[in-house]
Amino acid sequence: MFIIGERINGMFKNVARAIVSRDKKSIQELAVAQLNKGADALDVNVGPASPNPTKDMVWLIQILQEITDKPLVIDSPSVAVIQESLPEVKNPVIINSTTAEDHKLQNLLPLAKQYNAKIIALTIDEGGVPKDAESRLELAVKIITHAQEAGLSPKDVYIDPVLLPVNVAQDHSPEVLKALREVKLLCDPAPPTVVGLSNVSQGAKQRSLINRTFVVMALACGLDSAILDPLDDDVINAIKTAEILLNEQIFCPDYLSI
Ligand code: THG
Repeated sequence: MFIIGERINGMFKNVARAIVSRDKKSIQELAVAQLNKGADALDVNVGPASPNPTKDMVWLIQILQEITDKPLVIDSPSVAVIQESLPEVKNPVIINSTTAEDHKLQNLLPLAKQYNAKIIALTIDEGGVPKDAESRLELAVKIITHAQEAGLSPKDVYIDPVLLPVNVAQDHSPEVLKALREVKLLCDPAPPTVVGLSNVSQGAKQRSLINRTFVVMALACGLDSAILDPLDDDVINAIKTAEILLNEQIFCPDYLSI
């Protein structure tokens, strides 16, 4: 599985403080820690409280590129922030995210093409988060169609079926699993899939247990990638074990230490 580290996010109070005070060392340490634990890419999100999200995003991109060549995942709800940050990115880049809303597709798909970026697409439209798998798939079809019209391959469009907290939206999690399975039948080549794993346990007590149980089920449904906390050893070990049991990695007795 392609692991995207979630920790460089202003949603975490210590990260928000480090951004405000331009504490380069703690951000870089958090990045290195995630990479050492197996992150293949780093999500970069200035958080909801940033007074100047473009400036903060550009600073984060610059200091992260001092310490890694791994892909950066530019996570912002704002088209302007993404557009103004992309020229700063030298590493491989993933835009996070477009939705199926017309104005987002119109603006972000051409940017992905221009900057040779991959793009994550949430199955959300003007009507919000769909209730069931079928509506998620309808939005995935809309996204893929528009992406192809913009000159992108479905291989470069990660479909995110929008994972919600189980404590408030329990009926959504089986629909997300169903959408993960069925999105693979939409086209050939199929689009890769991604979820924001820690969403599922927000507000719950057993966060790590809920996260790792969901990710194992999602892997069995063909999940390709997740934004998650690579510093949670239990989640990483559950992923490694699931990959062994799905015959996607070669078993050896010490597979957890590899
Ligand atoms: N899809 C896509 N991108 C995403 C998400 C998604 N980006 C953001 C988010 N969801 C994934 N990242 C996180 C990061 C942190 C948490 C959840 C998801 C989290 N934070 C603690 C909380 O809210 O309880 C913060 C606690 C603290 O303040 O220390 O759980 O779904 N494409």
